[in-house]
Amino acid sequence: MKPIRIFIFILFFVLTNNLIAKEESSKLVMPSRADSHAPISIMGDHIHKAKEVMISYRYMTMKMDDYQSGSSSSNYTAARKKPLGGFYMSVPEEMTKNMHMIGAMYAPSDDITLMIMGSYIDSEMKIKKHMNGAKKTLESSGFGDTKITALKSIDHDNDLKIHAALGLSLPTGSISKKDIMFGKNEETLGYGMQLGSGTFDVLSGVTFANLQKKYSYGLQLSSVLRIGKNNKEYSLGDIYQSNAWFAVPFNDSQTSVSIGARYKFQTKIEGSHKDIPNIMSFAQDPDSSGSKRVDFSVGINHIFPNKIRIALEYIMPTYNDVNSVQLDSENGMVFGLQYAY
Ligand SMILES: [Cu+2]
Repeated sequence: MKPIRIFIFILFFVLTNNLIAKEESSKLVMPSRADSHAPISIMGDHIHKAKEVMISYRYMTMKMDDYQSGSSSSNYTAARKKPLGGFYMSVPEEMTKNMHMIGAMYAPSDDITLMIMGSYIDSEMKIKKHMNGAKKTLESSGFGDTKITALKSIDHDNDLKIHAALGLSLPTGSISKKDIMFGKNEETLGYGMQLGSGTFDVLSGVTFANLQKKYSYGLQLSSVLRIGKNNKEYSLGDIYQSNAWFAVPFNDSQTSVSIGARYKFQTKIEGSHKDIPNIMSFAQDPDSSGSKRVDFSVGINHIFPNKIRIALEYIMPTYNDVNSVQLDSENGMVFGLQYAY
């Protein structure tokens, strides 16, 4: 099913479900409004009250297709050229990445919320050997890195909420994923097909959210900084990100729709994977990493009377400025379920 169809389906489901649930929901005291959480792709956007626990599941799917070089679209011929001259043996054609994320939040006090998140990643990349036109689909799957974060409330009155985040990403995801390419033996896959960073990463951020009666908005600034190099002698680029969103609640504030904008700057990979002696395509080339991008999104959040939250966000990459040549991002989707008690 196409993401946009899933989106329409869930919107329809939520709206019809609420006509039914409306009578009973008006008798209950609702814990919060749907837009007290940011669009679902944003992590660590809210904190909890003392002793509250939240379990969450997110599913993210994205696809990359066609070529991008700098800030303009590129082509197959350019995708074969090495930055310092010569040609790669093969060319990536498309890539899909599906990620399942399980998270838990717990607040030991009103001031501090602890958060842990693990993931399972499933990636696929289609490549073509230029010489004879042979095609191959490379696969990698397994657990990703594990992120542990503490959120500290800075200001938390009824409408304005500010909190800071500090965390650590543990290198639980493999960086030695291999698959058979066009030779007889397995070879180490490119950087985007590896499941983790291989390094301990410092996560930090600050989130502002303002809830007005008829709308809400928020801003989150965050970064991922790698500590040193991993045991394969490289480190992924650091990430600096800003997320802004605007949401409008309706349906007794139990449903909200949002628009969002994300700016993400990631620096180039430093060093190179020691198990990639010959770079066969730009997917294995550290020079083809790092970008500045802007994504826009539309989302929906909904709280059921039993405190289960459901959310969907449809993400539209709009501007992308990449180093060297890379695959270009298509529209993606994040679906989430959250349950607090
Ligand atoms: Cu939570």
